[in-house]
Amino acid sequence: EETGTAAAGGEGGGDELVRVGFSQLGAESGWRTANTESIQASLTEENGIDLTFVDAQQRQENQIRALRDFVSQDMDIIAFSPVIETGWDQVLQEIKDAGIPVVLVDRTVDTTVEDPFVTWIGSDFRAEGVTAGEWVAENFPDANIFELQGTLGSGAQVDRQEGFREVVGDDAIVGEASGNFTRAEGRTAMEAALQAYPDTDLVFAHNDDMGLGAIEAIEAAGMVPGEDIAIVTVDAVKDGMQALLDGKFNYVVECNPVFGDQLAELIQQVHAGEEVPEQTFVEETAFEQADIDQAFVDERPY
Ligand code: GZL
Repeated sequence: EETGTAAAGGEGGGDELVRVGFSQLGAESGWRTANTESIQASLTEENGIDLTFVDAQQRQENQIRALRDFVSQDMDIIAFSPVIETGWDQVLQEIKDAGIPVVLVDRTVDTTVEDPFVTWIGSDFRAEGVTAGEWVAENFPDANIFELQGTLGSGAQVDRQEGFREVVGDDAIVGEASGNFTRAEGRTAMEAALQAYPDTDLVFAHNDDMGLGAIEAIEAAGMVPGEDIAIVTVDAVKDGMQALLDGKFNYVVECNPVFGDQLAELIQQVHAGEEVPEQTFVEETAFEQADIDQAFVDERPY
């Protein structure tokens, strides 16, 4: 747990820093690490923010505890990336009753609370799933697909799966299992899949880290990833882009974690009571092997 500190009131009675409590869901993937770095690099005193940052190790109860602590610390703004979509009604109502604005980051919530947050910034997960599905439909139209799902019930898993299957059709999916967005659990799930679904031609992994775990399982089984079994992933972190360049991934949809500066701006606008968009989608693209070279991979910011 890291906590931001700041001289109360700044130098010589200057502008007060905006006190922000941020509950990050974990440190499960390269994407999350880059996202945390971007947030901590932007939510700074120079940008007028006193950040209290708490990591939940991918456990919802830790996030709920952190959110309650932020209420008792009377934060000016509460921001968080919800590990799964549901289970937030009570704590969101407590935050609302305390009159503290919520800025939702990255993942999404499914709640009955009226107007639970002021604004959300993140990726269009459904569009990412559609983009992956369109490439598979174009390049592997008859593939037997194993879907390596992210954390079950997370907005990223639900929406990527929905977008992907809308394009490829449910019948193309021979099996599914969650690797919880981590490399280790992705490897374990893929090892089991190779036993249970030996006719698998292609893996759609909801993030690079699980795809990298799948590479390890496929190679351990004496097969060639990217050839015997194609792999399509989402994120485009450096390790994923290296796997694409090495021919072990076949297509990588980008999910951009570097939006700390946009988040800092939104927080200042919310604190100032300015109008802000309900949603801000971060810019992102997708990559095939032919699109990149080693210099491009080396220059990747995350
Ligand atoms: C997506 C983010 C996902 C990433 C994973 O915005 O929530 O969580 O795709 C991360 O790498 O674990």
